[in-house]
Amino acid sequence: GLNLTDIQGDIVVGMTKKQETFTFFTIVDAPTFKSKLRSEILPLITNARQMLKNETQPDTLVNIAFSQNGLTTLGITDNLNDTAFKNGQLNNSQALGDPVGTPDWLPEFTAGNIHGVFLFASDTVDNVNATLETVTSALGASITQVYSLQAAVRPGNEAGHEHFGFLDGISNPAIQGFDDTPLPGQASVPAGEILLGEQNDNVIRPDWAKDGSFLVFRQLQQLVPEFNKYLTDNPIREPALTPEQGSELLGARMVGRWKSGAPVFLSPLVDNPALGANSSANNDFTYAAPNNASLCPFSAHIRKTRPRADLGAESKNTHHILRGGIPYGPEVTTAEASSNTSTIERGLAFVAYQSNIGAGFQFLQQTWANNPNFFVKGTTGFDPIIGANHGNPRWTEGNLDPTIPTRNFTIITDFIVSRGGEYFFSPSLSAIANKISV
Ligand code: N7H
Repeated sequence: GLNLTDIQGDIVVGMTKKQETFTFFTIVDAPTFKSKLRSEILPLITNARQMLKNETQPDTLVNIAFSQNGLTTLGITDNLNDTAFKNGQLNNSQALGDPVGTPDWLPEFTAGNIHGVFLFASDTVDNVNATLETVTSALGASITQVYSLQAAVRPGNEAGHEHFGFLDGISNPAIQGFDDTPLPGQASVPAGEILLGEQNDNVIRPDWAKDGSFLVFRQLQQLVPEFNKYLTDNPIREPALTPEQGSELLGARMVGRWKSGAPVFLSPLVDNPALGANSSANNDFTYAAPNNASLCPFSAHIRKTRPRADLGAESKNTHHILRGGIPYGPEVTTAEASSNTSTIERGLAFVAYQSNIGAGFQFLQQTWANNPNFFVKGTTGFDPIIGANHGNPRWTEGNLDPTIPTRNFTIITDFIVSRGGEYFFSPSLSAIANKISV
């Protein structure tokens, strides 16, 4: 099994708390930072073993991760051998499909001075803020805070749903050696797909990098009223459905799941909330038969980002990520809903872990979601949720509408706007103790 006391908890367990804040910082005094990191911060870092059970969790869960600039600032010259990490996310923005010149990126993410990020999670904002205060006063003048993003599970019945309204966090791979009883349909992946230095991580790494993971952070704004307007304007005209149901169906086919989480492959015409809520059934499908777009579009977000049997056996897919994102920003106001226009920012604080950014997040975004020819040339198009074309129109080719297989959709405005982010390395606790803080 994995050494769970040495692995940061968010990687393999996930911070399943109502409140989570991401605090990005610059290291201005490396020697002081190192000594405080070792004496005061390291004891606060929550490992995976602690995070597994409520009883062993502290009031506020704390994790830390470093950018390449941060490691360099700390005098760490070993090469982690990940090109995307080394170059940073801003250098990757064009390849990811963000608009030229990154006009929508927050200045905090373009300034080039983010050295690390703290993740704080708890049941209350007060706990999160108290721990943030403990950490920043311990580190004193050795860091400056660049930016904090406060995120939270949505209220009431929307808990667990992202801002477009869809249940999230259903399908994450099970890591071999940690979770050897995957749910039906869940991918089971060698630990080295997520953790460095474990089985199937075939890249040469420094010894101390073992059991760390690359954390991809993206602040992805979601234009919710605009998304809803698009659905209202373009319903699927299935005879058995009302126009409202036809709009719901279009949204479900764009994602590949209904708002309840029920997969369209298993429930193609209307939502099935009982199926959505059933964790032993809601992921139990492969797209295997028939291998076409009638039940689930080839362009559907979850089919683009995990093609299941489209690629043959799941073990042939070496492009898995572990997602740990959480929504940020307020609920849509009535004024925004009635004007079909976002005036307040909301979205997803996207978090993905993998041992290889090029094979994980970057591959899913660039080679699959943004590639109109994946999975079937001429009948797929962009992922209508996350597919990015530098702000230019994105099309899907004859597979979103099951009643008119030739109907093409061209989406003029992005419903997801990248506000930027960074690539980080989330080290093991022993790496913090024996390498990063010395
Ligand atoms: Fe995605 N959404 O609400 O539409 N995602 N995603 N994602 N996503 C998933 O299966 C969403 C993003 C993946 O195993 C669900 O747990 C939104 C990026 C992968 O079958 C929903 C945003 C990337 C899966 C959403 C966003 C991915 C997945 C279904 C941004 C990678 C699992 C719930 C704001 C580059 C696929 C679930 C599988 C599922 C949504 C971003 C990847 C509802 C709103 C950037 C691998």
